[in-house]
Amino acid sequence: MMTDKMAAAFNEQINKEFFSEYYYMAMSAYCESIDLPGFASWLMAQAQEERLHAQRFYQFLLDRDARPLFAAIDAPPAEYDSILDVFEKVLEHEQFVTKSITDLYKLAVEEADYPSQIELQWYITEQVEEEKTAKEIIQQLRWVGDKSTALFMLDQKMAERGAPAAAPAAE
Ligand code: OFO
Repeated sequence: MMTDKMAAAFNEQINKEFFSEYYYMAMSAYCESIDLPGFASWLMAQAQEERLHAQRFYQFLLDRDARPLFAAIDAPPAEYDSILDVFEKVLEHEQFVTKSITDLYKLAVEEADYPSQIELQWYITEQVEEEKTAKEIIQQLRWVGDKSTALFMLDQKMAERGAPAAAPAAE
């Protein structure tokens, strides 16, 4: 059993993970609109991964006899300035999520909630990877600049990312 304060903080995080799913789907739709299907597919896979993050928190709450609660999900922006703008926003958003997860971890330490600390370590590791990947893509887009052939090739490379295989679950 976790404290009500901890459960409320986890429920806020579930909402943020669902917002992330929405946000990346909106970015994916924008990429389709500017004829970058590879980037669109990469962002759709990212959106699916965010849903798995939400589901993992959902299951963790149930496993700890806490109740998942659902709040309204904010609408994400529909318009972006360019593909570089999209990935700068991906990085900014992941940095926001990292801060949110580390705040949750701080709370778990204050509450001496050891199972939550262990669970959150998976997310902290995941955030390192997500920020690193976003930075790498931004760098590649800066190298590409306005060269359309290079952008075409990068778009094809982005399409190689498959959908997440299965829900990452606490073992
Ligand atoms: Fe993109 O990260 Fe979820 O947690």
